[in-house]
Amino acid sequence: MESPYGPQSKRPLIITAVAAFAAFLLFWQVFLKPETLPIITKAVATVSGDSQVTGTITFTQSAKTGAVAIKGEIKGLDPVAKHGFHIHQFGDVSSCMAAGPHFNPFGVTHGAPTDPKTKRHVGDLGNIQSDRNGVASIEIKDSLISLSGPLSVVGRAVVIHAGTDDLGRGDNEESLKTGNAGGRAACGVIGLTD
Ligand SMILES: [Cu+2]
Ligand SMILES: [Zn+2]
Repeated sequence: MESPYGPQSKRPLIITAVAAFAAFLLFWQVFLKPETLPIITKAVATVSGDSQVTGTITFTQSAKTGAVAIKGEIKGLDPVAKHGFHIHQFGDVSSCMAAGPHFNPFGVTHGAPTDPKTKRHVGDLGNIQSDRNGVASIEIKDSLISLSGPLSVVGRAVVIHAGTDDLGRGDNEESLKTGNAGGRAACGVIGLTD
């Protein structure tokens, strides 16, 4: 004999529960779901200029930490030397001088990438080291620059200098502006990539 408490009698309850859950899902989707937009996480720059210096640099931002990994290879450099490596204000590379000064949204003095943001330009990425063939392998991680928001470097220019950046320790006025890094050997606009 079939019990009044058998599986069949539970059906209306299950239907109500499923309907309530579906209604909640619809409500969440329409009213509560946070808006998610794709976040920019990757950019690239190919550099060249009035010198033999050429190369490609990629920028990859970690979704977890926000740190940007900068990787690449630059060739044609003076061998076995340190070369200033910065993000400059503008993405105008009609000439490397057109890229303007170092990217400096906080209006502070020039420094080393390891200095606090009150003592370095956001664009101060220090030096890259060339080997005896004039090739520099870049592997930098920076926690200040970004690929989105007010500290975004996208649309700005990366500049490779002929000379060495003294990181603001040069004991003269220019050191606190440019690091006395000398001429601009190559530059390129930082643009979005996949
Ligand atoms: Cu520079
Ligand atoms: Zn600087």
